[in-house]
Amino acid sequence: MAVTILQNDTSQDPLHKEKHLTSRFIALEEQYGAHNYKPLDIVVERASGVWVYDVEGRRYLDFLAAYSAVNQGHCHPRILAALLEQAQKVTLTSRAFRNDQLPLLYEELHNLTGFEMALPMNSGTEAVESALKIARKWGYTVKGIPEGQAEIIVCANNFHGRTISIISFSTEEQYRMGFGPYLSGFKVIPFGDAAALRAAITPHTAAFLVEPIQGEAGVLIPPDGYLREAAAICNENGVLFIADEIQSGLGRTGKLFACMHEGVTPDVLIIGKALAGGFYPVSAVLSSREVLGVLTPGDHGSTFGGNPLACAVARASLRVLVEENLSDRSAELGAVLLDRLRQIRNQHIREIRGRGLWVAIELDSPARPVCEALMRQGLLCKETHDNVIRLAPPLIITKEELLWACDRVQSVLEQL
Ligand code: IF1
Repeated sequence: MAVTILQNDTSQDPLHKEKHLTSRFIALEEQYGAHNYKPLDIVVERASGVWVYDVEGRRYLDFLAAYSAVNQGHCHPRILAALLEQAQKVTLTSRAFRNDQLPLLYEELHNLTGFEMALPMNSGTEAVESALKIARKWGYTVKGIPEGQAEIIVCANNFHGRTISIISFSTEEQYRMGFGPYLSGFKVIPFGDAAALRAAITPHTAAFLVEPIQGEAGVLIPPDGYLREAAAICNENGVLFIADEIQSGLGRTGKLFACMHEGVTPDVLIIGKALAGGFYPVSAVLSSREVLGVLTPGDHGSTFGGNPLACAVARASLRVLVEENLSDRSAELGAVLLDRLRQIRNQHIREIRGRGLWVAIELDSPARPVCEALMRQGLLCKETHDNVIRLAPPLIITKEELLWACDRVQSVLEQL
């Protein structure tokens, strides 16, 4: 009988009337979707601020923030309002025509960061790809590297995306395996080792690409002074210092950009994720006129890059970051988080490290079961590699919420 009613009711998705919604959604996803992820078995239906709700109405605190894409919190009302307002006006012009949002985003990025110019893209990966192209062209046209010989230096255990050129210089076997042939022109050096950078530079080196803090590698913070020294070495040798701040930037580490902890201004800065508060993929390459000026019409582009909807959302996202002082919040609450976590005593904890509201708990045992146990306690976070739990809540989290979450982490870790 119930089945008949469901079949006749076309106004509602029948899935929402069944029991065990979670397993039904998971079964569909497994059947019809590519298996390129192994997500935790929570099916999210809605979210607001730091809270996420699953299809069965359970509530969780988000301790991942979509890998820093929702630094401003889920569905931030001011960003939502900007999205809705712009969506009713015009969403896409393509770059064949100009729009009235892109120039304002450019100006606001300049005012906020001091960089002379910006190139808008969509995903973080695309922005990294763009930066690599720009660095090569700068190498040939400004530095005078012989055509076809530009080299770019990168760090071991990097994560910059998953296109063929980017995985060509990944040191993670799984990211490369089965996807060759690879692109040449990259040199890998250890992360955090300025002497290795100096030794790797040749007259053909166009750029050094680095994450100021390595996220995927496990929130690895380089030795003090590394970024400053690396930037100085690049400067001495006419090599572009390119910082990938797609994850570390826009408040996550307690400053607007992680490079600022060492007073470093990179030659090229790549941003994404929180640039659009989780509403939309928006990324950008920021640099000087000398560097971004190498691009001439037709050299590079994207149908969606710089579209008015993206720009309106990005402008609102930046405004929220600044007006809600999210970098300072991250610094203050990050200290609380580290301090509280370091009070947890368990023999399986190898190290707890972090900067701002970006913390890793490194275990000597698998992290996945811990993340699953935390999920059952109402806390969402994700392991990286086998044994690191990565914590990165939205920066709007309150101290009370943060401490509530720490209590959950403590109770789960103490049962390990
Ligand atoms: C996934 C990791 C985090 C990034 C840096 C570029 C990109 C990323 C420094 C590409 C993306 C994401 C991708 C996401 C998981 C996540 C991740 F574990 F894979 F490395 F956050 F730590 N540079 N990082 O962190 O940006 O094209 O994705 O917008 O599922 O792959 P994108």
